[in-house]
Amino acid sequence: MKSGFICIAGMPNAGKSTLINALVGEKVAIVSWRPQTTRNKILGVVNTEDAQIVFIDTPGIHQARNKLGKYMMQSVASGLKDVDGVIYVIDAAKGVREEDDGFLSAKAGSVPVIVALNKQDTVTRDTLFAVLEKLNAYKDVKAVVPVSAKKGENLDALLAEAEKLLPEGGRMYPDDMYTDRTMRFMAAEIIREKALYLLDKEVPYGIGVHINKFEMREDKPVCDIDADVVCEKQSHKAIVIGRGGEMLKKIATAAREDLEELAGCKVFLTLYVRVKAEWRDSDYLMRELGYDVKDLKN
Ligand SMILES: Nc1nc2c(ncn2[C@@H]2O[C@H](COP(=O)(O)OP(=O)(O)OP(=O)(O)O)[C@@H](O)[C@H]2O)c(=O)[nH]1
Ligand SMILES: [Mg+2]
Repeated sequence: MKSGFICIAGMPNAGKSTLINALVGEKVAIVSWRPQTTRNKILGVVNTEDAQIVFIDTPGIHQARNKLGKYMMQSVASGLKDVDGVIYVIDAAKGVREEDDGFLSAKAGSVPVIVALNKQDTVTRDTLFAVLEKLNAYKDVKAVVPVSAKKGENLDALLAEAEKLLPEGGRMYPDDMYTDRTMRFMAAEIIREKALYLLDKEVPYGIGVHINKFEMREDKPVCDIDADVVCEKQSHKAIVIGRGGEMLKKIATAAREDLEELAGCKVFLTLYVRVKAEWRDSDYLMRELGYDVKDLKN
């Protein structure tokens, strides 16, 4: 029996969260076409016949421009600490960028690194081979596996390479536990995911979600969820609510569908929009929104 931790890292939008969801077979992390979707590190546990692999999804590596960005980069650093290996995700259509080169050159010597060359479904064979050839130059990289996280292509090969990096050991998490995150966390993330899809320009990046209430009714299979959708400016609040409340209704309707799957029953969802100026630069307000700034410093 083998078991251990594998961190999934890479640039924003490379497909890390799509990959962890595909590997685990459950939605542990939200996904969107916008960069910087993931803000926390999130565990996803995969049990095979002879191994337990604990994957750690992390935010995309970028230059932080505010405290939230800093927190995100601390999450990456903390996710990379003491792991048995790293799956570094590269978007095949983007190729090996300067930041990828920086990571691979600096890290591949000190921790075993496998590259997942993702989104193979979006490029021609020639493009794929050209990127593979480039990656060949990194002698410390243990393996390069072309995959499509979205289509579920070649994930077995990636899993097999990850398993090779694990030490002998028993299961660390019970079989039925596939993430370390709570239902409340996931509920907040689902609402944020819909906001990311439906809102435009800079508004979605300043959205945070706080769950005020997540309660199963005792008398029937119904879950009541109340949440604050937090934004940074009054002008953003008007956009999040929309004309006649239409935008907020759209976000709620989209979220409710996923929330019902999460809760396993009917969901009554109430959303409130609140303005918290500059929350992405306030330790206090970030903590209120569930970003555990203090925890990461240890
Ligand atoms: N065509 C295609 N699209 C993909 C694939 N994997 C991910 N995507 C898309 O790429 C976008 C980004 O996916 P995410 O999984 O959110 O990327 P991420 O690396 O977690 O991004 P951050 O959390 O922002 O760092 C989404 O629109 C996904 O649907 C793939 O294999 N093929
Ligand atoms: Mg992500």
